[in-house]
Order: sequence, then C-alpha cells, then structure tokens
Amino acid sequence: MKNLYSIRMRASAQERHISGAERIVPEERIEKTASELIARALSKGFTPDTIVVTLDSLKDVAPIQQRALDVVALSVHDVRSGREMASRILQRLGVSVRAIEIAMTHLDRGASPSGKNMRGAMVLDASTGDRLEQDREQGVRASRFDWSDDAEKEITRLLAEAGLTHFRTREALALATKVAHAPGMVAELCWSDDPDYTAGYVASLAMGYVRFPVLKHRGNGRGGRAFFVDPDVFEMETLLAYLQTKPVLITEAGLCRQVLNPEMFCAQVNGREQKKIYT
Ligand code: WAQ
Ligand code: MG
Repeated sequence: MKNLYSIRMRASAQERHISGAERIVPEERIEKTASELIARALSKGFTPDTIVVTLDSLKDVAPIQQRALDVVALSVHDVRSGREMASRILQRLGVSVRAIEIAMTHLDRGASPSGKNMRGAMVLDASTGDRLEQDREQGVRASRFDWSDDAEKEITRLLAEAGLTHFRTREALALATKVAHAPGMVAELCWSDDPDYTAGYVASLAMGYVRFPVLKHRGNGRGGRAFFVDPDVFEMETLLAYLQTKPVLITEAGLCRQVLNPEMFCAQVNGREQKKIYT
C-alpha cells in the first residue's frame, strides 16, 4: 500500500463557511490535489478570507474499502411532495415522525443555536428526535473518505446515464456511503445549503441513496444534514471515532436508477417488510 494522505480544504469569508472538500491521495499527488482544492475554493465568485488546507498522513492505517450505496433518483417536482416522500422513506427505515419533523424544522431555519447553518451534522435519536451532538454550532463532521480512481470514473459514468452530472452528487454519495456504514446509524437526511441547489437525499444501508431533485425552495440558503441513530446501539465516542478518523476508500460503484413514478416507488417501499440493518 502506497503512503496515503488525507487532504481537506475549507474556505470561509467573514467567518462564514463557503466551501469544503475531502480527498485521500498517494504522496505523489499531494501537490496537484492541494492546488485543485485551492482552485475550487477560489471559484465561488468571491474571494475567501481564509482557506485552510490540512494534510495528514494515514501512516499505516489502511482505508476500509466500501461499495457505494445504490442510487435511486426520484422525479419529484415540488418541495411538498419531495419532503412527504422523504418522510415516508425515513419512517420505513424506523425513524419516528417526531424525529423527522424535528430534523426538517431545524434544517429549515438553520440548525445551529444562532440560526445559521451548522458546519457539520445534527445527530438525532431516531425515536425521540432528541439532539445528541455536543456542539450544536459545529455539529459532527464526517471526514477521511474518497473514491478510488476506478470507482470514481465508473460512478461518474453511471450517474451521468441517470442524468446526474453535478460533482456535488458524486461527493454527497461518497459522504453518505461512509455515514451509512457507521455503527448505530439508521439513516441520513440532507439538503444543500447552497441557495441555487435544491436537491437532497435520504441515505441508508437498507435502501441506498434516495435522491430528490427538490427538498427546498430555490433561493433558500438554509440546509444541512441530520444523522438519525438507533438509541439502543449508538455510542457517541464510537460514532465519532469512525466518522472523523477511520479512512474510507470507496472502491466500487453501486447501481444507479431513475424512478419516474415516485408514488409507485414509495408504495413498494411501504409494502416491503421492514428490516433493521445495523453494522
Ligand atoms: N460532515 C457532516 N456534515 C456536513 C459535512 C460533513 N463533511 N459537510 C457539510 N455538512 C453539512 C453542513 O451542515 C452543510 O451546511 C450541509 O451539510 C450542506 O452541505 O445532487 O451540497 O456541501 O444528489 O451544501 C445533496 C444532494 C447536496 C446532492 C449536499 O451539501 C445530489 C450539499 P453542502
Ligand atoms: Mg454548501
């Protein structure tokens, strides 16, 4: 195994986070990757005040290899039906209506105590909806994950076949794959904080990455992530150790399919035997 490095970039302007990205690369690609990430931080239309690029050797810790979640792209056309279906899928996965409502309300109004977007995710008890993360300003961040070169090529091709060509989809799928494999994780709900990007997803090991083109209104700059955990299994320390420090390389693409009749998909989902899968 070559000497691998985790490279992370985050950029901010006026104390506000504006972009971030994650890579895992061999030593000889550090310089090229670092300049790609800096170029990305500079491409947001305005100059960041601060760009932080962090490099860590993974030393002798070999990345865990994972297969990407399968992608199901649902054609929903408005926020209401998107959220309603996201809610039905989450319920099917064992998340309570109360926990779903709490998550959506927080994501809508800015989940941090000051009403801003969090840098990381909320962690919610999947049955009570109680927020479990220590730091509600920062939340919990997943880190140290990337696609292998081959898997990245393959997923880019498969997503494009399903009409999905934005790099955000590929990056969110990598994050969601790592998160879905976390101990005690039931499901993740996400929508972007970018005002022009209305898409979001519900991700889980049991049902894969279910993508919605609209989960919020265009122009709305609020967004975030909620990690729903099983209170019987979950331990914060174990979760954080996995999410923040275990390197994950996604070495295999999953399946990608478009579903033009989301009502039918949801009906099938609701008819399916409920199974709880934890690792
Ligand atoms: N770990 C945990 N939470 C994070 C992380 C991370 N590494 N990065 C971002 N977040 C949280 C944080 O609260 C952000 O405000 C929020 O997620 C949204 O981040 O086409 O673009 O980078 O299928 O705006 C989903 C749909 C897009 C993609 C997600 O997220 C698709 C997106 P953003
Ligand atoms: Mg964003």
